[in-house]
Amino acid sequence: MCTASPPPPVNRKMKKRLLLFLLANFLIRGSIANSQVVTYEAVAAFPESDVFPWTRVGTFDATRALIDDCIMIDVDLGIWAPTPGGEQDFYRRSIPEFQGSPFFVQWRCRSTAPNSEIAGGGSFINSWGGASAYHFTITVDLVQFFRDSFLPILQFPIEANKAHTYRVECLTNAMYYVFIDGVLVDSGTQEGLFPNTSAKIIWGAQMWNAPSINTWDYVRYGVIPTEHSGDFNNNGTIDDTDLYYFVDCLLGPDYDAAGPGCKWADLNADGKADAADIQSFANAMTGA
Ligand SMILES: [Ca+2]
Ligand SMILES: [Ca+2]
Ligand SMILES: [Ca+2]
Repeated sequence: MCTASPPPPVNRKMKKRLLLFLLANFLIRGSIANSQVVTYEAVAAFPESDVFPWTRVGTFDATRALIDDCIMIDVDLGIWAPTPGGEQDFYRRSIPEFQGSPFFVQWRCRSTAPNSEIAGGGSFINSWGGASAYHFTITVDLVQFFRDSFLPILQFPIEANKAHTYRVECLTNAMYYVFIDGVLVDSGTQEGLFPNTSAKIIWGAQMWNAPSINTWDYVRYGVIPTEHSGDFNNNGTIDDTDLYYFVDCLLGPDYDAAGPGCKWADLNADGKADAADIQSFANAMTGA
């Protein structure tokens, strides 16, 4: 578990014990790449060397490290002067294959950037293509969401010094939804259906006027998994790949359990993914 996340409280110990049964019997892997869901989990490789490599862009002088299943990106002034500006480290991918699908992108990260960096520093993630844009700037205690120059810029306070989970859903009925820690913070009508043929995702960190350390636990995107299916990557089977994400829903922060990103893991459809779903998931995995 990434240290960017809060430590699990005592009441998760039982879940953890039950899950150890599953974990002991199946290979756990990090990132996945198939036609339905793609993830970068920061387990064993930098994004440009992952199983489905991202294109690295930026100034290539930021200090990076993989620590406890997270990628830490330390941006400062580097060789650049004067500010605003400095080190940049971004990862980019085109996603035309998701055109016409109910789509999600979800990430968990934290930044030490002071909120004055909301002007252009801290952590960034940006999904765009054609008329649609979803741009997030993340600082230590403030998040900015920008969607279009004709729409107001939204800002949301966040609890400082902890990782938060962010999620955007773009549905085929043209609605979009934005969640922070499982709570809906904005929704509306897409300007153009997203993803489209020119859709991209870019994420990473940069310095604007102040240095920061930006810690990313994961970036996941793709077709929204079917609710209560146990099948995170929508490939029709429930196996060790789904298990990795199932564990994350059950052991992750509490908001995950009842949040939109874990509806697929709620096998008994009682509104939350928890220990009561483990037996059904185990049965599905083992074909029992
Ligand atoms: Ca991770
Ligand atoms: Ca699956
Ligand atoms: Ca449940």
